[in-house]
Amino acid sequence: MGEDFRSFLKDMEETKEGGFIRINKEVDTQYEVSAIVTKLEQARQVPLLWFEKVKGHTLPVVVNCYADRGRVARALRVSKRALNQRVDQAYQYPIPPVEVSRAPVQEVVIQGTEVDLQKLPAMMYHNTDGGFYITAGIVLAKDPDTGDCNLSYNRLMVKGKNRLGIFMTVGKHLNAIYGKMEERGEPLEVAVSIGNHPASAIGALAIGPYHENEIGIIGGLKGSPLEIVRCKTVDLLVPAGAEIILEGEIAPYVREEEGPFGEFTGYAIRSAKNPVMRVKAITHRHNPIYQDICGGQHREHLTMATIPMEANYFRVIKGAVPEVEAVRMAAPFTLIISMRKKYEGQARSALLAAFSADLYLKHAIVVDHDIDIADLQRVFWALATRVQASRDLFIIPRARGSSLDPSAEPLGVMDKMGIDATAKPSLERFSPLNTVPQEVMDRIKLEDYIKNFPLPSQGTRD
Ligand SMILES: Cc1cc2nc3c(=O)[nH]c(=O)nc-3n(C[C@H](O)[C@H](O)[C@H](O)COP(=O)(O)O)c2cc1C
Ligand SMILES: [Mn+2]
Repeated sequence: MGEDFRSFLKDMEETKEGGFIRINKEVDTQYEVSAIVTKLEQARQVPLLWFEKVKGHTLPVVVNCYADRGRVARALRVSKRALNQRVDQAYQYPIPPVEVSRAPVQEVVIQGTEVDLQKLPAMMYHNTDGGFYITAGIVLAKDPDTGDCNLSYNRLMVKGKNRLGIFMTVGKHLNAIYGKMEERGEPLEVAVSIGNHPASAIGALAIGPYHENEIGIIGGLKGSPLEIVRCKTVDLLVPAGAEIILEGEIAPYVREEEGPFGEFTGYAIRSAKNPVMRVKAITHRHNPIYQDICGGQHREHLTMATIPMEANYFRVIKGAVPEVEAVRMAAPFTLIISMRKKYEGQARSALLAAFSADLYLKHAIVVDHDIDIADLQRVFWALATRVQASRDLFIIPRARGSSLDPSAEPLGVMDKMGIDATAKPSLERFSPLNTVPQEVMDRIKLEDYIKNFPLPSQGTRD
């Protein structure tokens, strides 16, 4: 077996990249895991957590696998700095999967009336959550016209022994595939892969045109083909090295209450009528490890989602404006772009390209290359000193966005805003910056002027 979830966990336990902690004290799936993740984040820690004892369950739970960029980078065998480039390469050079006939994930096969989702340690994270959720499942589904397989993460609400409520954003690919099957009046077969190597997670979240091949991007990230195996009860091929696979189908035209659910925006999404997956089989490895991604506004969701998003924005914007230098998701639905502007109007071209790259984008800001976009104070300084709103801001009214934005209309209709915060007409012809001559800066040594230098450190804010 090539690189899979277990070899990743072993590697992390050995290297402790970003932190790795085994917890023996029993935890409850209701609120306790999310309390521990939340408290650690308050202390600015995102270690991989392995809960050995989970109340009422036999499976151990791991969380925070993709919460740290260094951890994801190590799993992909690149440095943290080279991570974006690696993802970009995988988008450019996907490697097709290979089918295998025997797979660890099918060591145990449970079918029919034996299926019991309640044996999985699904979680309840917040006081507002309407039920127990499976969050670390990659949903695989086939386009009925092309036969291509699409991958995405979708929250799944446990609704009894063999039923799951599923949320599919309107405008994203899984929803489009389900729509095609509804038009035919037929159920959509799906499989859910739980316990995945970071290459699978980042590849599954690849964003791009409808035909973008997520499974090939996983291979590109790994540097070798992903091994896939045929499901037992549905016509789909799934990662052979996953921990657990749920096989089933989503009936057309059936809608039931799903939610509320505390989302990554930090808000609880109200319950709504959403489709339902009926689970026909569960296959798993011997002694499966259950993976969870803590629901709500936590590092793991933000880290794993922004890595492929930023790589996609970068490649799409670069196609339109080669002068783009860097991009960064600064907040939900918010992108900052830096560029080396050569010609007037280019910042707007970059913004237009960004809005075409992903429907989730709501606010985008372009700054000059002298601004470090990781430093939001500098970005705000550019907004304060290089922008005139009537000239530099545009609004695209009532476009499609994410329905998870609580200020949007229910199905995600929203205004989009682009801000050109570059100096006009150019940085060179803009007001000069006030700087002390470099020669003097080099010559002056503070210890020659101030006794007891360096001074004891002081707070940076007044
Ligand atoms: C942890 C996690 C959970 C997610 N849950 C959902 C979800 O419930 N529904 C949804 O539409 N997208 C969800 N997403 C986002 C999609 O997985 C993502 O936009 C994906 O690229 C969509 O792929 P597609 O366009 O191929 O369908 C989630 C992302 C992450 C990282
Ligand atoms: Mn897709």
